Amino acid sequence: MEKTLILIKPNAIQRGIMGDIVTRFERKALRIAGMKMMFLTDEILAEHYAHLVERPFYPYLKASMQAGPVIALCLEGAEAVETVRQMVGVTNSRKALPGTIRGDFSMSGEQNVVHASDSVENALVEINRFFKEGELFEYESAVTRFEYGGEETLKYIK
Ligand code: FUP
Repeated sequence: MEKTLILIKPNAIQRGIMGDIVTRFERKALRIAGMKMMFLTDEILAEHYAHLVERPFYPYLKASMQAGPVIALCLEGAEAVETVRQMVGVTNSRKALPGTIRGDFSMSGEQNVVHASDSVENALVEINRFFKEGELFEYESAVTRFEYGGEETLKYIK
């Protein structure tokens, strides 16, 4: 099934809302395939935000991402990348719709609580960046047949 990468940012951990964020994904019936706490080195951060390293705000972004540990989550589900991006909302949390994670939990464009992969292609690269072999888990969910219909099961799961 499709996988995507989430980072729960240091600001969310400091604010004590990581549980609320994980709960949203659990309630949505996304399966947690991997979860780990880590500090981001200069190298991994520059790689992750390669499209932004030359931007004037990068030093602020870097400082905010290294203010504490992050939690990396690998989530799995049918069309997980697009679904999770919709759940997260647009980059500037003030513009993010109510009901989205950024829209509900943040007032900031920088301290916007989570990162989520923006394409299936990038998700594969990002998952490999943050998870090593043996850190992702295949396990059967007892309730999958109540989470997806028969046709969806054939298309996305089997
Ligand atoms: P997103 O995919 O929504 O996380 O957005 P980007 O990859 O464009 O940006 C990554 C992070 O850079 C954002 F989460 C916050 C930070 N950022 C700023 O601080 N200012 C900006 O103008 C744009 C992005």
